[in-house]
Amino acid sequence: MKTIYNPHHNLHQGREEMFRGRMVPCHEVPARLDFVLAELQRRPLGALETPAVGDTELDAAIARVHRARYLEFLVSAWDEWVAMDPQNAQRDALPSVWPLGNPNGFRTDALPHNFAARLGLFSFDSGSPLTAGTWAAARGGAACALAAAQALLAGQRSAFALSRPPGHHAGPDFFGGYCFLNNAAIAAQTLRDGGLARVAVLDVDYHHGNGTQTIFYERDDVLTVSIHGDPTTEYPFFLGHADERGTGAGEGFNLNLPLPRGTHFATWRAALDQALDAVAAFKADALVVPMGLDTFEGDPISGFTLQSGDYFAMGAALASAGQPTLFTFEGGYAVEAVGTNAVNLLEGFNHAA
Ligand code: OKP
Ligand code: ZN
Repeated sequence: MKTIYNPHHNLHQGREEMFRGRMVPCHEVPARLDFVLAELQRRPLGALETPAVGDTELDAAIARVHRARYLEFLVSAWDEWVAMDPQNAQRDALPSVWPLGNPNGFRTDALPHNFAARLGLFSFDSGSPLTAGTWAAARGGAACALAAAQALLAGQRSAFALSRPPGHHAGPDFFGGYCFLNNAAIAAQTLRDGGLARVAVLDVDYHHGNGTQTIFYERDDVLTVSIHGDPTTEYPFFLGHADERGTGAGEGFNLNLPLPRGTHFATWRAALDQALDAVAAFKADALVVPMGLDTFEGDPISGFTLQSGDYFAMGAALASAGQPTLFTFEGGYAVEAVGTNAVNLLEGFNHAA
């Protein structure tokens, strides 16, 4: 399995995130990716590359998933932030005001001139600092997703897009949950545009993949499945319930498998069988796996109890789908274990594939 990693990932280094009324150090740190890279050097799975994609094809692939007004905002956000106050160069940008949804009466169609207002319009939490290098890092991640999708289209059995910041919480025109561009969605859409009729996304991160669900919610050509902490108690709280099945043409093409905090691997594994049954019934031509390792028992912000050894079995089960498979790198905040757990999963996949 080829790994395509983002050489620009550490341009995104948030300082602090808002948590329960105070600022705490960011959980989503550059060392996460460095640990995965180090483990891949110890236990190679295949070639380790940086993405070789053109600027024009990359911008086009990103624009297939994200709205123009959001991308325009992201491109210029840091410069606007610093233009408001030169001191801002030393601070990350965090939103503090949001329009909520339309049912509440606030408008989201009229674009405010005020930067802080746009920062809120295009985000859903105060835990995702936007920094000087956020756009460059996120764009580099999208390049990894694009290159990995191209590898599958060229006939590879699997590919790993190793990047941060993660992507699965980012929607058509919003960031949040440490995510800015939805790498898994960009990969899935690239596979569709490359001629595959049906693409399945099976999100194994601890947190519901709300961004990916929203992007494909009205479509029947991309099946979205997510196994995650029950949103009644777990982030992102406002999406991820079992009764969300898709809408319009997309009805029946979204499957959520929420599990309570404290869930052990045996129960998680049974949910994975349900997810794989849905992927098989859909007759997917390719599988995209937003790979979060925050289901690990030692994860500081999550609530399942998976052990490092369980990830071999997870990878083997994913291989049993028998599909060309693309992995993206999502959560996993037990930083010193994230490399071991990620490579265990991918090695388990490789051995069974
Ligand atoms: C990202 B991924 C809010 C902080 C809440 C956000 C968790 C994001 C997880 N101030 N924590 O799915 O691993
Ligand atoms: Zn997560």
